[in-house]
Amino acid sequence: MSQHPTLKELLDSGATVRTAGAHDGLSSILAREAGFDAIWASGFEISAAHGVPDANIVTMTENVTAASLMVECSGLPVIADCDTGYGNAINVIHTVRSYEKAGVSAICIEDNVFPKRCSFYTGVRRDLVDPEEHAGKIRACLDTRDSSDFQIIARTEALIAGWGMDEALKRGRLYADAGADMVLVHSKSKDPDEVIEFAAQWDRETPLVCVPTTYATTPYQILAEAGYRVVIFANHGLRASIKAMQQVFARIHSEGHASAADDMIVTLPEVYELIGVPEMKQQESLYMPPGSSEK
Ligand code: SPV
Ligand code: MG
Repeated sequence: MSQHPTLKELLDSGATVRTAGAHDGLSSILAREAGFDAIWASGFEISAAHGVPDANIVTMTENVTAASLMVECSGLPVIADCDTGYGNAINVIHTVRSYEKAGVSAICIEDNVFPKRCSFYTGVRRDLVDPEEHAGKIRACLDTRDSSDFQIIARTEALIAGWGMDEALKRGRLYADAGADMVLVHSKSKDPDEVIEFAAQWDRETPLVCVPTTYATTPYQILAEAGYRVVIFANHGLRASIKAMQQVFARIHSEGHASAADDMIVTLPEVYELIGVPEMKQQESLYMPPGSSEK
């Protein structure tokens, strides 16, 4: 696992870090197998996998557990979506300790009020915390972390809340000046104009992060050229799995036998391969008494 570069090494290489959203160990393995550089432990995905809205219903402990599975299973740097940091600056101190201990490479804290609502839910009144308060939370993160390898990403929801480019830039600059290692600017625009304009006006050294969910036709290269150093494809694995399971369950239900879905599913040995059953068999022969593994 140690052959994978760390998040800092990736950033230092000058490349733009291609990051895929995941919600558990297996989805993080699949993102790694597809060639992604890093994993986004997505609040949206983890919430959906728990069957609840992305609205701070899943607890921090559950989210840390999910993120640490991704660390263990993928071996890639994991950037954990920590929503608002689970409260104020005092709560954030505990958040940093928990995530750093879990081996996560970065956490992202957004300037929504607690409890947050997913950036894309419609008909939701959007308040943001005072930017000075958010900057204080970022400073609390920096003062708490053990190592500067554990990166702090400050995220502004100013564009999502409809508060405009000037407010987004003001907040981004304040968070960068507070010492954030990266600034994530989120947008729900259908085209990339907003994030491209934000990057064009960005006058700090602090690297930028974006999440092209609504401006989904924009290639990663365009965002990299605009100046984004981390691009997060936030929820596609989860959405793919929903569609696949809907289709397979419907096929088996309507046909009445499991083989009707054979062309839609992987084989059992393919599952074994992904989750390390061959390694387990080697370990059995190395460490277990003769005769305890199957003949
Ligand atoms: C997430 O994946 O939970 C995110 C990104 O925060 S988004 O859902 O686009 O807000
Ligand atoms: Mg989120």
